[in-house]
Amino acid sequence: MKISADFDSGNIQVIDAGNPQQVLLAIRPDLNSGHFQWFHFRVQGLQPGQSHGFVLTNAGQSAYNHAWDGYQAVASYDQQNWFRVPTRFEDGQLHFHLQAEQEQAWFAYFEPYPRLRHEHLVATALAQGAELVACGRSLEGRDIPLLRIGAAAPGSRKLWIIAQQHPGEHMAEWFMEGLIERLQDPQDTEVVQLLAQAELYLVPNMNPDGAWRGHLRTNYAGQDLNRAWQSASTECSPEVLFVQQHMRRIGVDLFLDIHGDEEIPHVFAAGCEGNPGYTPRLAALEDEFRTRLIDNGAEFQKRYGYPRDEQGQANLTLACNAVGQAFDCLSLTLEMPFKDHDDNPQPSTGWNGARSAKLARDVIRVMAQMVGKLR
Ligand code: GEM
Ligand code: ZN
Repeated sequence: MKISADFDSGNIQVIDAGNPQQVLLAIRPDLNSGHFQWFHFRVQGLQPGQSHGFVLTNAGQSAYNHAWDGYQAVASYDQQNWFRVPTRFEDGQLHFHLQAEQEQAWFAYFEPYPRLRHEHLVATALAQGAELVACGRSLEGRDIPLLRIGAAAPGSRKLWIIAQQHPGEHMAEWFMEGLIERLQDPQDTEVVQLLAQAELYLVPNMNPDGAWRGHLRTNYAGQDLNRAWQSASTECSPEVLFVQQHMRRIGVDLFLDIHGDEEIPHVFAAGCEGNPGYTPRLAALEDEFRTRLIDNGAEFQKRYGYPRDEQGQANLTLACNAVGQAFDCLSLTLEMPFKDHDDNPQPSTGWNGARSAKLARDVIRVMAQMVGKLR
């Protein structure tokens, strides 16, 4: 049996592969940081018809070690169709097994969004009329395209959506793919209505180095980008610095920061209630955004989520809070689950790329409904 992870977003260490019914593995921490949770590896030499067992021996020390309860690993025979496999967390170790149907399979923490697919998404968007406003550079020199969809017109609203600051949260770029594809449908009346009043500034992947390296949380320097929004630097967080300079130049009337959450099995949004500049206007916009998503039938809910920040106690190093405070605008962190959206459980797949893309299409409808009241 051969186990490998030396590929895009790969992450595993082989401890002992001697017993195909109990292959001992460990997750590798992010470079220059102690965080780990994301895993992604390939297995060759499976025996079709046989059950093979895998053990992540260090799962109990992971960044969110309470998040393994109720979690199921994903597997695929073709890297296209991913399904959940029987998984249990026991004595600090994560056990999952596959009744093999083919000689090779891939396993991951969530359906990976491949870098090649990112490049195709960007190239297609540009070919279909998106503008490349600017191209940032990650610490390792990977492109970070800032796209604009919609004509830059005086008085139009500037809507910003960034994704995957946390590189292991691959659902974020699945969301961006769904968003960009819908925004570029010329027959879509809601999109036409939205783009008549707004232009969208999109960063499909904020952290290409971390994504490539199979990181959970940080960039090449070990920096959590979602804690860098008050101290971004060329040396540690050029990815954030790049976006901030263009936000200052262009302005922001709505901001969404797309993430995934390890623990909460629901789709939800965190707001800016703890910001010093939070107002009843912003509170009403946040609530309307959430309520409209639900009323429009999106896979979203507002019962579960992060604890609300106390007034004036927000952590302004987070993108959502920093941008909301700086631009006095509707600003939300949108969270999708690594597990499932338990309001509408899909046991065979759990939450996945397709549902992330569908949520983005629903978000476009809400933006079209609210674009005229953002200021
Ligand atoms: C989270 S955002 C945490 C927001 N918390 C509150 N109370 N608003 C992070 O960066 O830790 C986003 C994520 O990692 O998914
Ligand atoms: Zn995140």
